[in-house]
Amino acid sequence: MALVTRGFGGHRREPDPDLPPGQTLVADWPVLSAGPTPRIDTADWSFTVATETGSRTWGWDEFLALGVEDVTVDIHCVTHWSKLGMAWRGVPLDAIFAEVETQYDYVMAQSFGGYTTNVPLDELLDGQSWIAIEADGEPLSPEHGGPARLLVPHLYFWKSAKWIAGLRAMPDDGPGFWEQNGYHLHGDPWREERYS
Ligand SMILES: Nc1nc2c(c(=O)[nH]1)N[C@H]1C(S)=C(S)[C@@H](COP(=O)(O)O)O[C@H]1N2
Ligand SMILES: [Mo]
Repeated sequence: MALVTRGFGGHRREPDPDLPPGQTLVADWPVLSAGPTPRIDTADWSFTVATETGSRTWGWDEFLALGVEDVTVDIHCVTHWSKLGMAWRGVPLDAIFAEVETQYDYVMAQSFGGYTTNVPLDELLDGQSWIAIEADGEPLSPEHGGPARLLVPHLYFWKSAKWIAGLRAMPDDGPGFWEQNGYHLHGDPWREERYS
């Protein structure tokens, strides 16, 4: 991956205040997938939220009708690369949980292909996460999780589940795929919650 120097190089280099500890900027966008890339047509895509009271499923068009918004956010991978100021488009989780009631405090994000990752529900709301469908003005490529992925930029990027299929509400926290394999249960890059 190509490293980037911001601003004029060569002089005294201040630490970038937007870069969490131990992170390095990259110019390109690395692909990190634990398994094969699924190819999912939007016609075959659906999104299901399961809670203690039942479940709700949206198809592609009705899901987007919940409302998309454009956001500019930074992403930080636990393997030490970051990208700052990426343009994304997606449906905020606030729009989904305006339609779904739960008393539970955690969710497991579930992907086509079986990948899972856990996030506290209150960290997905109040403008903190999206089901993203575009990045940098282009539909998400299959390698980057298209047609839709979770985007939780304030946590390490493994929490941003690619090929998202839905969310399952949980009363208690519990590990997803990488969390069962040594990654931190929470994953805050500013506190370097990398491994457990
Ligand atoms: N479904 C799924 N989502 C996933 C992964 C994966 O293997 N499968 N990898 C995670 C990890 S470890 C990272 S760093 C990011 C990488 O996203 P990218 O390939 O778009 O850079 O996706 C996350 N989401
Ligand atoms: Mo990662």
